[in-house]
Amino acid sequence: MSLERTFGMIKPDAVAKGHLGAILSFIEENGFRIVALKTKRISRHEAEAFYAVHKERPFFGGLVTFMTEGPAVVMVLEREGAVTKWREIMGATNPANATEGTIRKRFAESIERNSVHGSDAAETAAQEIPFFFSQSELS
Ligand code: FUP
Repeated sequence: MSLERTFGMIKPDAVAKGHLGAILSFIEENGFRIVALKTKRISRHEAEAFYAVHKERPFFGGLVTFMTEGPAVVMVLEREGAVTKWREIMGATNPANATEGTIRKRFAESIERNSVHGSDAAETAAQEIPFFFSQSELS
């Protein structure tokens, strides 16, 4: 396996509840280098574009409202097999199905308010990283 980068987000529920520090520590304990990180107040327009793949789904409106309710933290994470590893430590989309010890099991309130996001493939990461970061922010 070679070094890879993925896009991650700590969603407004987890930031508001004060879980940012614990989640960032857990990311570093799992061998990731945090290449870039910033707090981001996501606009309605950005949330709709970011989740455009889900725009026909019944939960889309609620998802956009949730993503804009408070600051999120967006980041670029690097390690070997970063895409798969970050999805693994995030846990299943629905925290009720998430493995013990994963971020969503520990912190997520529900499938809608599930604390973190991660790219689901290298191709998705290649779109999501430049959605939030310019080249000059990526060292
Ligand atoms: P994930 O890749 O694990 O973030 O999951 P999805 O791409 O399937 O879903 C993206 C987001 O849509 C989830 F994080 C939360 C929201 N969602 C709901 O609110 N309800 C659902 O039934 C499914 C997803």
